[in-house]
Amino acid sequence: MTAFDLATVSEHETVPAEVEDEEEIPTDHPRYTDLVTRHRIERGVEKGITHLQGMHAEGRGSAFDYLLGEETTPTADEAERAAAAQLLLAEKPVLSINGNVAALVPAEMVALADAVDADLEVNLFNRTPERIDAIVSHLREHGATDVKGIEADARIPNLEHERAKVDAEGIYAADVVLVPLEDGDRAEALEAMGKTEIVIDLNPLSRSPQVADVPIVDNIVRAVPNITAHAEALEGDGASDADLEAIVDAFDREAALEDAEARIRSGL
Ligand code: PTJ
Repeated sequence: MTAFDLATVSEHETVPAEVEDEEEIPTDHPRYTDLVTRHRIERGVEKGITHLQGMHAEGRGSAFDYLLGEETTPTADEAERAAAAQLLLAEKPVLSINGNVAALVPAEMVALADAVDADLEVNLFNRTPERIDAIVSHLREHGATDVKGIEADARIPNLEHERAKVDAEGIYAADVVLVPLEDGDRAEALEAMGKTEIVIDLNPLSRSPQVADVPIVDNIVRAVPNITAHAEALEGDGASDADLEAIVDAFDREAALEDAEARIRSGL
C-alpha cells in the first residue's frame, strides 16, 4: 500500500476478517450493501442453501451493481412499480426462489408474497433433496408458511435440466412468475408456455431479462422491498384494475433494458 493509499483509507475501509454476524459490518462502510450481500451468500453456502456456483453469480452481479452506481435507477424503480402492478393483477402469481435468492432476501420474499398474495416456489438449477429441504426450512424460519417446489410433479416443456421440475399447482399453473437471478433458458421456456415474466437481474444482457415482460435491472436486495412498497402503496391508494393495467402498459421494457446498458457502458 502506498503512502497515498494509506492517507485515503477511511476508518471503515476494512472489516473484521472473520464476520460471524452481519451486525458486525459497519453500516457507514462505503461498500456496506456489497459486504452484507457477500456475507449472506457465504452463510448460504455454509448452510447448504446456496450452491458454490452462487458465489460466482454473486461476483458477476456485484460487478454490474458497481457500474450501475449501487442504487436503484429511476428506470429500475419504474420497472419495480410495473412489477408490483403486474403481480397485483395476476390470477395466480408465483415467486421463484433459488439458492442465492433464499440466502439474500428470505424475509423480503415472504413479505412480497404476502403483499401480492403470491406463492413461493423453490426451483433449483443444481437440485438436490438436501438443498430443497434446507431452503424450505430457511424460508419457514423467515415466516413462510406454504412453500412449493417439493412435489415437483410437473415439467416445463422443452427444458432438459433440473429447473424444468415444477409444481403442477405452482409455477406450472401460474400466470405471472417472478424469476430472479438466473441467466438461462428457463425464462424462454416459461415465455413459450405463455406466462408473464418479471425478471430481476443486474446484467441487462443476460438471457432472462432479454425475454422478460418486466426486466428489473437492480440488486435483488433493493428490488424486492421496493416492489413490495409499490404494491402496498398501490393497494393503499385503492388502485383499480384499470389503473394497474395502465401502469403495466406504460412500462417500456426495451427502453428499460437500453437505459441500464447505457448506464453500465457510460458510467453516467
Ligand atoms: O441455486 P441454484 O442451484 O438454482 O443456482 C443459482 C445460480 C445463481 C448459481 C444459477 O442460477 C446461476 O448460475 O446463475 P447465473 O447464470 O450466474 O445468473 C445469475 C444472474 O444473476 C447473473 O446475470 C448475475 O449478474 C445476476 N445477479 C447476481 N447477483 C445478483 C444478481 N442480480 C440481481 N441482484 C443480485 N444480488
